[in-house]
Amino acid sequence: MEKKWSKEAVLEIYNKPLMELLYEAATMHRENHNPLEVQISTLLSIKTGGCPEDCGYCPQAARYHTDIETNNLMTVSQVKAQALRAKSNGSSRLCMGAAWRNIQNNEEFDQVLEMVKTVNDLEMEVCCTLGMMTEEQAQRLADAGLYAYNHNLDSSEEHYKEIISTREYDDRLKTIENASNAGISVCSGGIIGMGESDEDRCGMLVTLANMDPQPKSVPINALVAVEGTPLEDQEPVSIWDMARMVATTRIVMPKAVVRLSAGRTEMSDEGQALCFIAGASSIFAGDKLLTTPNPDINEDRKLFKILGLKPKAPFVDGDQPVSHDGYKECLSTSGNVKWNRPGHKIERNEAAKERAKVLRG
Ligand code: SAM
Ligand code: DTB
Ligand code: SF4
Repeated sequence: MEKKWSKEAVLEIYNKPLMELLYEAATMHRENHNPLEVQISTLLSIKTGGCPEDCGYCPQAARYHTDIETNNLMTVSQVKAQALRAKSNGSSRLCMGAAWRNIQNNEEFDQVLEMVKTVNDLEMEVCCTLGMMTEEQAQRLADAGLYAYNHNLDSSEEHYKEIISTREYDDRLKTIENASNAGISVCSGGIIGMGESDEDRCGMLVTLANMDPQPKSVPINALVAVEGTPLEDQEPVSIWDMARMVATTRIVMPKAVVRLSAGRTEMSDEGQALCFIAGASSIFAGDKLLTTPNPDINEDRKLFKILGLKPKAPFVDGDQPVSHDGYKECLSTSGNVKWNRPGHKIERNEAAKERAKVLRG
């Protein structure tokens, strides 16, 4: 069992003089990772827009008037072409995102399972972020060769309520638990710049750091304030806050891959360098995140050269999953997807609440 963290202890780290915090984080980083290696990951939006949720930051929520183009689920061959392109650009991980509230047991899920198998066969780490999922669905993804599942806590439990009303924090924790129980590497982090306090930022880190095991991957996003979303007028987050957040994440989760995620287009090269010193060990590359812009790959190459960084190979932190043909045999219509009934109020039983408490620590 890893060390238990309290909010006070994490806040104390977060509030250290910046020079002290950076030194401690850089030291922790060197003790646990090769500081010259940074994983390059590529995001691919396999199903864009039209999401029924109300996440206040998200351009893909159907209810907000953003100008993103809504698309149907990509085909397996489209995904394969994009994965090969990402690999040839130095990416060792492909994260496929769908604007879904939750996975449904239907043909689209079967298609995603084929995508997972196809990308795993290319010897890339395959990550998916498809919304909430049941234990059975997690197992089917694992059997298809899924390496990691991304499901962000986004903020503290308290601040979460200000940002999203269509689901609860416990739902997020349950999906993370389902991924972990299926042997899938957990990727979970959050966003800063959504009007949260330092306590909220540290509260989220406490929940993540007290998970057993801790997440293997923690994305730290700076809000991309998209016109048409409720958070469109948020002030951009300062680079000093970003470096503080990355450094604190590195110290409380020493083994995790800390991902310098959304928001890099607003950061200078020097600002990003500061985040690498603070312990960031991955970026998303390619000119698009899911729907919003990201720095050009040539700019990233130049920055890596200046800083002496090199891309990290896949599967350094875990074995490549084996794709079992049996993943197809599970009945796609079985499983009890309790979130998907229209007008159905989510029921949480006591056992689930207890599990969530344990996860939160
Ligand atoms: N629908 C799935 C879900 O919510 O888990 C997967 C896709 S969702 C777009 C993945 C993550 O992207 C969110 O949890 C959030 O942390 C991040 N994200 C979405 N919009 C963002 C924005 N405008 N700025 C920063 N991060 C954002
Ligand atoms: C994560 O934490 N950040 C990525 C990935 N996980 C899926 C997504 C960022 C999305 C930013 C907004 C957009 O491009 O739509
Ligand atoms: Fe939907 Fe995910 Fe966007 Fe929320 S973050 S609106 S669940 S796509």
